[in-house]
Amino acid sequence: MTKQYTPAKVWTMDNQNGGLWASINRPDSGARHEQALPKGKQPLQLYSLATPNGQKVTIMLEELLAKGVKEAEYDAYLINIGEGEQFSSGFVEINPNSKIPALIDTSADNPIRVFESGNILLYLAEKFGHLLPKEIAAKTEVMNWLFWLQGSAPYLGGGFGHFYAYAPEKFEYPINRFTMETKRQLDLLDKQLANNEFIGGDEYSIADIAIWPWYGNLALGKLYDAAEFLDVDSYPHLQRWAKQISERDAVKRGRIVNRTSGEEWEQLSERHCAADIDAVLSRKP
Ligand SMILES: N[C@@H](CCC(=O)N[C@@H](CS)C(=O)NCC(=O)O)C(=O)O
Repeated sequence: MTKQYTPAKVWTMDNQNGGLWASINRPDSGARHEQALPKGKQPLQLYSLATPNGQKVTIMLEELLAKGVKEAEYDAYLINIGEGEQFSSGFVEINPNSKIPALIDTSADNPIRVFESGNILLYLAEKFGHLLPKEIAAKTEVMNWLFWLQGSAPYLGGGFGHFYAYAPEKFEYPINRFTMETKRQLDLLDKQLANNEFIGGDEYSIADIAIWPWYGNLALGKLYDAAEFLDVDSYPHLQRWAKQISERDAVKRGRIVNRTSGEEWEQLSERHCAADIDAVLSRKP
């Protein structure tokens, strides 16, 4: 057991808690400094970072472009959340919640701001008529899983990932609790994928695009360095799906946008046209 903790009568912020995000996290919202966002020429302006939540949107945009939807062209600007860029006045105007990803659709008469990654996927799917079935039962099944992801990934990221990879010490209680939940989620996906090619059924959809960056990357050992600890190889159907999705061209393209870590051939801090991605991927040995 770690040393006994008795909560104070009224909580106050402890600047010294030492976690990776300690210098960024504060108990208030809103802009912390004045700074406008950069703007490019494409119809869609994305402000993001290649975390799993960020990858959802760039994969979606690359899937749309692969289908020939030219109106899905986008400028993707890097928001360095470790440096607090999500708290600029410009970013807060488009997402008052100060979290990436955030999008502006400048093709509308009045630009439309879109935040929350799940909502961005839905917005793009509806706007362009792709990757979301039209028939009510199939569409609802995809939405079931999209909402599932938005509600479940915080247990993986904010719960398991935070305590396993980022907290200043390894605390047994939260690691046990969130590992139990994460493995339950992996088992759930494995069972769903045992009988379905894709998460929502027979069709690749925004449910796969939402879930793969989290649970696909985790299954492939690319998240939190936790493959062995979680025994990810014991979920064969999830493994099959994770590999299948990772081989899609749009996934290979989208996952490197706004990425600033990893191999040289998978880092593209800003994207303004297809050639930007081609140039980086061509460096792959
Ligand atoms: N529910 C949000 C979550 C977004 C989110 O948590 N973004 C993280 C990076 S993955 C972030 O911007 N964190 C910065 C911060 O917390 O200050 C979504 O799906 O868009």
